[in-house]
Amino acid sequence: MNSHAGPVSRRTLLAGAAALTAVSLTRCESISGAAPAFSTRLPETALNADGLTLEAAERPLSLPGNVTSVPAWIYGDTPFPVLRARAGERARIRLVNRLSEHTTIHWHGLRIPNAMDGVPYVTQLPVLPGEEFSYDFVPPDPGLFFFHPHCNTAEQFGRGLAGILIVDAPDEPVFDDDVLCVLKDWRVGADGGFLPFLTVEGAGRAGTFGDLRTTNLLVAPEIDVPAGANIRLRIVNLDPTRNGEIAIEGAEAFVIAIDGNAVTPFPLASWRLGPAMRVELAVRTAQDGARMRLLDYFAPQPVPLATLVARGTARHTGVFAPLRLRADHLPEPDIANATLREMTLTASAVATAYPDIAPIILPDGRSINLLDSLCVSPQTLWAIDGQTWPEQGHQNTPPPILRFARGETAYIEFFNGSRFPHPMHLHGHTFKVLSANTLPRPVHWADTVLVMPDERVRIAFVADNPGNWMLHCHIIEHQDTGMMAWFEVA
Ligand SMILES: [Cu+2]
Repeated sequence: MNSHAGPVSRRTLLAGAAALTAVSLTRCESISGAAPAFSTRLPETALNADGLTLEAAERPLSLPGNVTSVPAWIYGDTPFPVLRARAGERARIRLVNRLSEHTTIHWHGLRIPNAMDGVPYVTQLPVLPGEEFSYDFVPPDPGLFFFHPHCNTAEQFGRGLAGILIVDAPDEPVFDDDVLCVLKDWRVGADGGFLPFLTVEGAGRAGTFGDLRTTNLLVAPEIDVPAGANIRLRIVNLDPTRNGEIAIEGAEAFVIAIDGNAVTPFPLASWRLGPAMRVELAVRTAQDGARMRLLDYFAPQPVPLATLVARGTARHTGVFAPLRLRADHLPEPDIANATLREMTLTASAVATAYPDIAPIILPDGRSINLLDSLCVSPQTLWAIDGQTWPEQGHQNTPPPILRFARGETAYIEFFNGSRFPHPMHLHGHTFKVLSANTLPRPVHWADTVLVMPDERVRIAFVADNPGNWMLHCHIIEHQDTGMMAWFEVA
């Protein structure tokens, strides 16, 4: 793909990196001790043109119930740094790679230039061990975003390499409190070490689930919030596998934003939150001492994710009617003059439930029995329009699945012909979810949309950001086993 984008030279990519006067998130302290116990709120750092450094390194991490510690890969001292930037203002981040393998940072949901998108070999050279790379961009949209590597993603993301990016508008509405809940499962074994992040059985089905569910690195934490207050609750599904059905018990709540994009507030019954998806709520908290539970109903029994505990004198008593955060500002797709392109999501192989496993049918017609050959290259499990992303695909890139002229309306119908949901994510653009015929949801802007089994979901956007952009399932094992493609905006 470099032939489209022009050669990417390591020299030009590294130029300027040394000039950054960085505020380091890492304190370079001894890494022999395990990370400290966590507060119920993740620490925040301002992100601006002064720049800051994210040092990707292996550090011992004590997770809840984890008597030793796991060898986490994290940015800074503890997982999930929260960076806070301003829309329209320059932000600079210096990535220093202290890992034993190459990495990059992808800024999920940000409509930034292609060269800052963090896909190795596609938008930049990989950042090799000991090297660094400076990301330098102006976030155009306010919202709730996150960032993570785009290589060996199941393992790098699974070990904790991710962070949150909140971008405030100049006139960001003020709430009585602003609470972030980052949901992430961990794959921790009985011996205290990490379990495999990718399994053939999991990758061929809904994904390999973690066995330790955390919110802000804690198990169902109790988070103090002001009583009788209007608070903003930002929920990020940072898990690479798990879908949630998010609800609140004990308080009135409205959905105010989806993937960081404002919606006309509507009452929350529950909200399906696939991997990589975010939802923001306005919540009127209860009276002093009351407990409000954040629950996941996508389970045989509701799973408590966190409890908000109201403290102090009530701040509001009137009717709770949250206002819309902001007006729409994204370019409106021209559906009437666009061509609908269907995109099918299927198993390239019929990888059904282990152990009653069916033979895998490869695209060339050969069949493989997984039981006989668990060492089969898992790259062949999933496909978009019948095409699997090939092994070493970043270096041996297939042709684009779609091409758009700059400014053209992209109008796409995803059809899920498999038994499992796929949260589909497009890089570099925010799309409008127009319709879906299984899981009801309002028309809204998003960067990731859940496509349920047998479902048809239509999206559209103006392809106005030139470059080579990835399109993939955000169940990372599906992505890593073939459910990825790219589209070109030229
Ligand atoms: Cu998928």
